[in-house]
Amino acid sequence: MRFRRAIWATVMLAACGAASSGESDAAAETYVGCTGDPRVNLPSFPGDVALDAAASLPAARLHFLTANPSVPLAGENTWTFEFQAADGSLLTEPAGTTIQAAAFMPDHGHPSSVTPTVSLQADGKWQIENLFLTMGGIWRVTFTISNTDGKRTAVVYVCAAS
Ligand SMILES: [Cu+2]
Repeated sequence: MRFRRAIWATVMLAACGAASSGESDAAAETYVGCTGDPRVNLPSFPGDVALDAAASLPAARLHFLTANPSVPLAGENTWTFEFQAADGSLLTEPAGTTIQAAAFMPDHGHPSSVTPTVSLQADGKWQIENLFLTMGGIWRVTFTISNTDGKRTAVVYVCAAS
Protein backbone atom coordinates (compact mmCIF):
# COMPACT_ATOMS: atom_id res chain seq x y z
CA MET A 1 0.00 0.00 0.00
CA ARG A 2 2.74 2.41 0.93
CA PHE A 3 4.47 1.74 -2.37
CA ARG A 4 1.31 2.40 -4.35
CA ARG A 5 0.60 5.69 -2.59
CA ALA A 6 4.12 6.85 -3.32
CA ILE A 7 3.68 6.14 -7.03
CA TRP A 8 0.34 7.88 -7.08
CA ALA A 9 1.75 11.10 -5.64
CA THR A 10 4.54 11.09 -8.19
CA VAL A 11 2.11 10.52 -11.04
CA MET A 12 -0.08 13.43 -9.95
CA LEU A 13 2.82 15.83 -9.76
CA ALA A 14 4.31 14.74 -13.04
CA ALA A 15 1.03 14.62 -14.94
CA CYS A 16 -0.73 17.75 -13.81
CA GLY A 17 2.43 19.80 -13.35
CA ALA A 18 3.35 19.33 -16.97
CA ALA A 19 -0.10 20.19 -18.26
CA SER A 20 -0.54 23.49 -16.52
CA SER A 21 1.50 26.42 -15.37
CA GLY A 22 1.40 29.42 -13.09
CA GLU A 23 -1.91 30.25 -11.48
CA SER A 24 -3.78 27.50 -13.27
CA ASP A 25 -1.89 24.84 -11.31
CA ALA A 26 -4.04 25.24 -8.24
CA ALA A 27 -7.27 25.22 -10.23
CA ALA A 28 -6.29 22.22 -12.30
CA GLU A 29 -5.47 20.11 -9.29
CA THR A 30 -8.56 21.01 -7.27
CA TYR A 31 -11.29 18.42 -7.53
CA VAL A 32 -14.53 20.23 -8.34
CA GLY A 33 -16.76 17.21 -8.92
CA CYS A 34 -18.21 15.94 -12.19
CA THR A 35 -21.43 14.20 -11.24
CA GLY A 36 -23.99 14.98 -13.92
CA ASP A 37 -21.42 16.23 -16.44
CA PRO A 38 -23.08 15.77 -19.86
CA ARG A 39 -19.94 14.13 -21.30
CA VAL A 40 -20.29 11.13 -18.99
CA ASN A 41 -21.67 8.19 -21.00
CA LEU A 42 -21.05 5.50 -18.39
CA PRO A 43 -22.45 6.98 -15.17
CA SER A 44 -22.93 3.63 -13.46
CA PHE A 45 -22.50 -0.10 -13.95
CA PRO A 46 -23.94 -1.98 -15.72
CA GLY A 47 -24.03 0.34 -18.74
CA ASP A 48 -23.55 0.49 -22.51
CA VAL A 49 -21.22 2.49 -24.75
CA ALA A 50 -21.56 2.36 -28.55
CA LEU A 51 -18.71 1.22 -30.78
CA ASP A 52 -17.59 3.46 -33.63
CA ALA A 53 -17.02 1.23 -36.63
CA ALA A 54 -16.89 1.14 -40.39
CA ALA A 55 -20.30 1.53 -42.00
CA SER A 56 -20.10 -2.03 -43.31
CA LEU A 57 -20.23 -3.46 -39.80
CA PRO A 58 -23.45 -3.85 -37.82
CA ALA A 59 -23.99 -1.52 -34.87
CA ALA A 60 -22.48 -2.90 -31.71
CA ARG A 61 -21.68 -1.75 -28.23
CA LEU A 62 -19.62 -2.60 -25.22
CA HIS A 63 -21.81 -3.71 -22.36
CA PHE A 64 -20.01 -2.98 -19.10
CA LEU A 65 -20.97 -5.50 -16.46
CA THR A 66 -19.06 -4.96 -13.24
CA ALA A 67 -16.72 -2.44 -11.72
CA ASN A 68 -14.32 -2.73 -8.80
CA PRO A 69 -14.67 -0.37 -7.01
CA SER A 70 -18.38 -0.32 -7.83
CA VAL A 71 -18.18 3.26 -9.13
CA PRO A 72 -15.15 4.84 -10.83
CA LEU A 73 -12.79 6.17 -8.20
CA ALA A 74 -9.45 7.89 -8.27
CA GLY A 75 -6.91 5.08 -8.06
CA GLU A 76 -6.95 1.60 -9.53
CA ASN A 77 -10.11 0.32 -11.23
CA THR A 78 -11.06 -3.03 -12.78
CA TRP A 79 -14.08 -3.39 -15.08
CA THR A 80 -15.59 -6.29 -16.99
CA PHE A 81 -17.48 -6.01 -20.26
CA GLU A 82 -18.78 -7.95 -23.23
CA PHE A 83 -19.72 -7.19 -26.82
CA GLN A 84 -23.39 -6.82 -27.69
CA ALA A 85 -25.38 -6.17 -30.84
CA ALA A 86 -27.70 -3.17 -30.85
CA ASP A 87 -30.56 -5.46 -29.78
CA GLY A 88 -28.63 -6.60 -26.72
CA SER A 89 -27.71 -10.06 -28.02
CA LEU A 90 -24.22 -11.29 -27.18
CA LEU A 91 -21.52 -11.02 -29.84
CA THR A 92 -18.37 -13.10 -29.94
CA GLU A 93 -15.31 -11.45 -31.39
CA PRO A 94 -13.11 -13.42 -33.83
CA ALA A 95 -10.11 -15.35 -32.50
CA GLY A 96 -7.07 -13.16 -32.21
CA THR A 97 -9.01 -10.06 -31.20
CA THR A 98 -6.87 -7.60 -29.28
CA ILE A 99 -8.05 -4.63 -27.29
CA GLN A 100 -5.91 -1.71 -26.20
CA ALA A 101 -7.11 0.91 -23.77
CA ALA A 102 -5.83 4.33 -22.82
CA ALA A 103 -7.04 6.71 -20.12
CA PHE A 104 -6.83 10.48 -20.56
CA MET A 105 -8.03 13.44 -18.50
CA PRO A 106 -9.30 15.94 -21.10
CA ASP A 107 -9.81 18.87 -18.74
CA HIS A 108 -6.19 18.73 -17.62
CA GLY A 109 -4.67 17.46 -20.85
CA HIS A 110 -2.82 14.54 -19.32
CA PRO A 111 -2.97 10.76 -19.61
CA SER A 112 -2.70 8.21 -16.87
CA SER A 113 0.92 7.16 -16.65
CA VAL A 114 -0.18 3.53 -16.33
CA THR A 115 -1.23 1.54 -19.40
CA PRO A 116 -4.30 -0.56 -18.61
CA THR A 117 -4.42 -4.24 -19.57
CA VAL A 118 -7.42 -5.65 -21.44
CA SER A 119 -7.76 -9.42 -21.61
CA LEU A 120 -10.25 -12.10 -22.57
CA GLN A 121 -11.38 -14.15 -19.57
CA ALA A 122 -12.16 -17.85 -19.48
CA ASP A 123 -15.89 -17.11 -19.34
CA GLY A 124 -15.76 -15.17 -22.61
CA LYS A 125 -16.06 -11.77 -20.98
CA TRP A 126 -13.36 -9.12 -21.15
CA GLN A 127 -11.61 -7.43 -18.30
CA ILE A 128 -9.74 -4.15 -18.10
CA GLU A 129 -7.41 -3.90 -15.14
CA ASN A 130 -4.70 -1.51 -14.02
CA LEU A 131 -7.04 1.26 -15.09
CA PHE A 132 -5.34 3.85 -12.95
CA LEU A 133 -7.31 7.09 -12.72
CA THR A 134 -4.74 9.39 -11.23
CA MET A 135 -7.19 11.82 -9.68
CA GLY A 136 -10.89 12.61 -9.36
CA GLY A 137 -12.68 14.21 -12.33
CA ILE A 138 -13.69 13.38 -15.90
CA TRP A 139 -11.68 10.61 -17.55
CA ARG A 140 -11.87 9.45 -21.15
CA VAL A 141 -11.05 5.77 -21.62
CA THR A 142 -10.60 4.82 -25.27
CA PHE A 143 -10.88 1.14 -26.19
CA THR A 144 -9.38 0.17 -29.55
CA ILE A 145 -10.50 -3.24 -30.81
CA SER A 146 -8.50 -4.89 -33.59
CA ASN A 147 -9.36 -8.09 -35.45
CA THR A 148 -10.36 -9.41 -38.86
CA ASP A 149 -13.39 -7.09 -38.84
CA GLY A 150 -11.05 -4.12 -38.79
CA LYS A 151 -10.36 -1.52 -36.15
CA ARG A 152 -13.12 -0.09 -34.00
CA THR A 153 -13.19 2.17 -30.98
CA ALA A 154 -15.41 2.78 -28.00
CA VAL A 155 -14.88 6.04 -26.12
CA VAL A 156 -16.00 5.93 -22.51
CA TYR A 157 -16.35 8.99 -20.29
CA VAL A 158 -16.63 8.46 -16.55
CA CYS A 159 -16.66 10.74 -13.56
CA ALA A 160 -14.13 9.45 -11.07
CA ALA A 161 -14.80 10.45 -7.50
CA SER A 162 -11.72 11.46 -5.57
CU1 LIG B 1 -5.56 15.87 -13.74
